[in-house]
Amino acid sequence: PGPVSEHTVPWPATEVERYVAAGYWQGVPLGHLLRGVADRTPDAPALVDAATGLRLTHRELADRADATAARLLDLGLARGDRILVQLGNGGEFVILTLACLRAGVVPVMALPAHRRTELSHLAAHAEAVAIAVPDRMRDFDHQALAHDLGPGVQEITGADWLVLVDGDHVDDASVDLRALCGPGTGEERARLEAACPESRDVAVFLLSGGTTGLPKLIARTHDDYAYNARASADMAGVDADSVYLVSLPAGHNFPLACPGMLGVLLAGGTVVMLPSPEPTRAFATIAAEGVTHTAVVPAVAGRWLEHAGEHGAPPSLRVLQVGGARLADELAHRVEPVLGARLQQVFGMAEGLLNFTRLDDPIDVICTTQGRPMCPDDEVRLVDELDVDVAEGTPGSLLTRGPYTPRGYYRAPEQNARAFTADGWFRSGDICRRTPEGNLIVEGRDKDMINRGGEKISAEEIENLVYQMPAVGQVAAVAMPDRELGERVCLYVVPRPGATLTLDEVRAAMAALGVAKFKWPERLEIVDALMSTKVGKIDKKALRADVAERLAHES
Ligand code: J2J
Repeated sequence: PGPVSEHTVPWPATEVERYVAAGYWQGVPLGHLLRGVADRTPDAPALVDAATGLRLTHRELADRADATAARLLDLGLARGDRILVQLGNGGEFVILTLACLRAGVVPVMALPAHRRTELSHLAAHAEAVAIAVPDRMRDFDHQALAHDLGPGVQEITGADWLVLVDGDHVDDASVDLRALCGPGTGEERARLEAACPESRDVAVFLLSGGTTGLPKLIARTHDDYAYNARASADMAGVDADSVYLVSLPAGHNFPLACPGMLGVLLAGGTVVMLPSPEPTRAFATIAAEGVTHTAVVPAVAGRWLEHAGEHGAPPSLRVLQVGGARLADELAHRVEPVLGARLQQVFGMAEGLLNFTRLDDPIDVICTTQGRPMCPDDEVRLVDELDVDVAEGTPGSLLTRGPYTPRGYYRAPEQNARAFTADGWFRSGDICRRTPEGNLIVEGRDKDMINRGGEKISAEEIENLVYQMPAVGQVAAVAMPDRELGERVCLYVVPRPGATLTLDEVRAAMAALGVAKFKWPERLEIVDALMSTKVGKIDKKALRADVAERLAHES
């Protein structure tokens, strides 16, 4: 596999200078920064795995990360190599991620829900040489799939394919991840200081929210991602006494670095890993560990509010961050009274830009806006269809540049030509309005994506998959409104002459192709023709209105 740097889009030199001079980019790789925290506060608690009971101090965690990093190098991985990480929320996720940051091995943050379709694409596109998976999770044999992917990936990389497995059932052909993440001798550290990556190197690959046929990779550098995590910790009031619960999939940007696991560890705080945000277990964990901060999506916030209404709220929680999808004002207003925690709305994206309501904002701002950019040097424009700035107070499409917003996707020149302007502005695809006080309100979007409870689904990706079914003549995937998740995937299909199609058949095809379940369509409308616009494009807006109306009639 070739070096990553050949396919990333750098920031212009003038901007780099500016970001360094302003102190955003500190020139120190993330693994080194974390090691420094451990040296300053070695005995402070760093990690709790709520499922296994593993507890590590900052020194123990840093030592484990170093030992694991050294073992990765012994396995033949080298600085710049890519490893797919598809692990549940546990201690191994934390240790392996820190080990990668230390050794300069680049983790590609896959989701536990991903299956053959997503994993094979990610592995091929990133030219990964390894994958880390659980043995089994939710009745799925991740280990078997990981081995099945090998031949296809090896054809592309020409390298060995390593399968690292977390669990009790590690095959002979796999590497035991728990052993890999175990304590070392203490001698690994010196070796790693020599192998240290550079701060401009890619630290992690995040997955894009998805608007194209295949998911894109976002290369985040040590410099920009360290700033992302550190400044987010300030926004959320995270310090060494903070205890942060990770219950969303840990590979998402939000729980990873906004401030998430990385921001909290950098601040010297404690990270608690829990496999899911299910309220009974989450509340018990918050109470038991004295959790002060956590991040959820609106759908989870809704479930937590319901649960707290019946069973009471855990008293230690001070800040509840909510983001990933639009939080209804009505839910927002209930957070403080019911959960006794300060609400912080976060409008973020794996591509970079983060907006936060500030902890000391007036309650009305906190409940009705999605906040404002984190960094004084975040640039935000709201524009019309011709990229002309809209009048103040009117909705426009959000464009952004800044010290933690990369200038292009990884290895995707064609998509970059569309997703970025010629002068490097990222087109977020969100339609926003700015209040007179400067806060943003997300009013909609002009990207072809479905936001299912915070999980992003590309309509084009679903359509490409459905087109593989012989019965399908024409297809459109659109968002349908949903009380619980905000949106779900609805499919409109024009069958081929004489053919029939059911939702079950579509879902069975998705299963057979190996597609993450959250993307499977949940409603099918069979139609004679798809509504189209004047210029002959499928009219998604009309289709969304159509399904919304049908649903309204049914209820
Ligand atoms: C409305 N839409 C929102 C919000 C994200 C923090 C928080 C979220 C993400 C994330 C993230 C929204 N209200 N509060 O990475 O660090 C929608 C927008 C946005 C897209 C990005 C983080 N917060 N969104 O959700 O990369 O459409 O990141 O462009 O998954 O989610 O999705 P993603």
